[in-house]
Amino acid sequence: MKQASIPVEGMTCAACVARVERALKNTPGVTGAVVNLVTGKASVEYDPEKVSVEQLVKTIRELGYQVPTGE
Ligand code: 9UX
Repeated sequence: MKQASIPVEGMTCAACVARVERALKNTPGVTGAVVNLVTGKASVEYDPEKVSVEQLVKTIRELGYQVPTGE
């Protein structure tokens, strides 16, 4: 398993955090996800053979949050 720390912008309440965590955890290949509202970071544990960081970023963006380019 690999670990990624993905910066997420645009989360303003605890329900945002729950939305992002839920979407990440529901992504095949993701084995764990913790999102911190204060730091704006999503810590994701994933199987790199099943899912890529690019895919995780896409999932977060599709929810309506921003991930700075380059991540
Ligand atoms: Mo809270 Mo976030 O009311 O998308 S859920 S702002």
